[in-house]
Amino acid sequence: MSQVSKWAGPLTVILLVASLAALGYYQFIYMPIANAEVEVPQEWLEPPEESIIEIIIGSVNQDQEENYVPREITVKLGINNRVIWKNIDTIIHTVSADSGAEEEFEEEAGRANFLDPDGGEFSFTFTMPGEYFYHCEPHPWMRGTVIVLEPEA
Ligand SMILES: [Cu+2]
Repeated sequence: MSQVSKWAGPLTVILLVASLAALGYYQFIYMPIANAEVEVPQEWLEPPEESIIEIIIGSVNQDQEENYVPREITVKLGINNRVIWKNIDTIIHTVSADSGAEEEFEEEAGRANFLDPDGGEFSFTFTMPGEYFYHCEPHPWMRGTVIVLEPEA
């Protein structure tokens, strides 16, 4: 018996078992988790109302108390969880997620999402309850919070 044929049998079995394990993982573990993640109610994705936060004129002034208005906002999933930031100031600002925010918000509200002066917008539809903290990258004293509640809360 040659070396090759001696190992061919066991190797085939190992390969087969490994393939089945991979398939089983994909079908029964990976796919259910992947599917569960996208199972967000339609009204959470397209809520009937919008929540507006304005970045007001003079926000660059560190002594001015107000910049993101309102500074803290509470929204409900399926009602008004689409938040729109409007920059009505005359200079550029950002809406930048503090580190540690929910991954998706942190990605979307990246450091480079500059809101143009005189009406630039950024919007994000929250789909997870929680507290979200953000700031303005060039003006770190500008800080805001979005609180996202379950619809029945
Ligand atoms: Cu700013």
